[in-house]
Amino acid sequence: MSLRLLKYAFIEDYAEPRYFNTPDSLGDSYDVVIIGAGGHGLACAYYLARDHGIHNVAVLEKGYIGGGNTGRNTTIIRSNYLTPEGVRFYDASLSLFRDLSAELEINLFYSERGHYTLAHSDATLRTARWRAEVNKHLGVDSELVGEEHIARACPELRQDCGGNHPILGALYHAPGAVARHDAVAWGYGRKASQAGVEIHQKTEVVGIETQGGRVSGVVTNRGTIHTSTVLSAVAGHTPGVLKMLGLSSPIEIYPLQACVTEPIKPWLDTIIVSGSLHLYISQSSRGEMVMGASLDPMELHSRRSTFEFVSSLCDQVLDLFPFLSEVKINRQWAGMVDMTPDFAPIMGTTPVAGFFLDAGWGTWGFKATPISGKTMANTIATGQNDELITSFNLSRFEDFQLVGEKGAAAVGH
Ligand code: FAD
Ligand code: PYC
Repeated sequence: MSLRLLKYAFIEDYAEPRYFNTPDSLGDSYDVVIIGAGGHGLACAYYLARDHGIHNVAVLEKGYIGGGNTGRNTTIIRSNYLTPEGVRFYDASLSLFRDLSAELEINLFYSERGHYTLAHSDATLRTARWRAEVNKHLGVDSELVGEEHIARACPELRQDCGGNHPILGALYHAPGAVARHDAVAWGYGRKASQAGVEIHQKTEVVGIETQGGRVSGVVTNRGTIHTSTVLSAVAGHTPGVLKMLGLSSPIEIYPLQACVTEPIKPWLDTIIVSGSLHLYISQSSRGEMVMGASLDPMELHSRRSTFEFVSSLCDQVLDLFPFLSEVKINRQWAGMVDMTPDFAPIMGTTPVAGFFLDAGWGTWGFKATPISGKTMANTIATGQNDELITSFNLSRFEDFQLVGEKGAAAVGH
């Protein structure tokens, strides 16, 4: 990395190579076509090439790389989930994240800073204790902590919460981290492209063809491609892609909004979440306060932002941190998130041979980017669901084998 930067700085003729190869035209056929160049689709392309020698891959993106939820999330990474299958899965992702900057040769600003889920009621304390015990049992560093611990980590936090919902304790998860979301997409995209994967932006999939019950091709706004293997990694657009094959899932789409303030002097070096107050807050490396709340209340296929969201979020944030009252909100945005009834993803094989699904990432999928890419690549290469994702298969909704991750998905939904 440093050598590349030095060359760029000192050699006049040295041109920084383009980030991705973008061939002018689409090929006639590929071994694997991935729909969606978010972090998940690009990570899968990278691991298909790295781990399985499958290089004849096209990633098709209707917009631009990372322009979906990957570039819109608030970058919280943690593995303090509630179910054993969730904890193992997300913890494997954290392990990959730790070495990812070096592996992808891009600084992801991966910053482990601890994650507090505040409890304002006995019921929340009980769930926190439950999560802590499951986590510890599986070797994940989480513990229930009290007032003094929270005050040491974040003296600015008003624990009486303005008299509204005083804090009784918190689930503390030391490995909780944040990272630069767009760099995750660029890093995977660049490495996949160097391995021969083609990334086609502004290329929308409008149909999927089958023959004899298995995938035979993909129809795009730029022509038709032959392939026997398709992965859909389109998050908030999943219902539309499933419809192309006559498949359905219980996914519902909701807007999830977030905002950042103007940059201020660094003061918060941990991540604070309150399910009861429906808020979370951290400070970015640029000094902005990154804040969000729960989903919008109604299903809606839209990325519009609302004043109602910022005003109610700010009300709640000021209960905890009244001194932020003079700080200005700089920017707000939304993503369309693909929510499942059990707050767990939908991954792996489907009833259509050759069609694989990576969806149901709702409000929690950024942290899963590396492990979802790796396990989906293994599933596609072998035709068998990777053992880390078997519980997440679409079939669980027919078999009534739901995963039950609601208590740990993120803020209260
Ligand atoms: P995306 O990044 O959405 O990529 C899908 C891509 O598919 C898009 O680029 C889209 O344009 C493309 N596409 C769709 N349809 C087609 C088509 N027909 N043809 C071609 N391309 C198509 N998760 C966390 O773990 N931690 C957090 O702190 C967190 N905070 C969040 C905050 C907000 C405000 C939001 C909106 C989400 C948050 N999430 C968080 C969730 C996380 O962002 C997502 O789960 C994750 O980014 C999903 O990644 P993806 O690659 O599957 O999808
Ligand atoms: O998954 O931790 C999370 C999260 C926080 C905010 C949105 N998602």
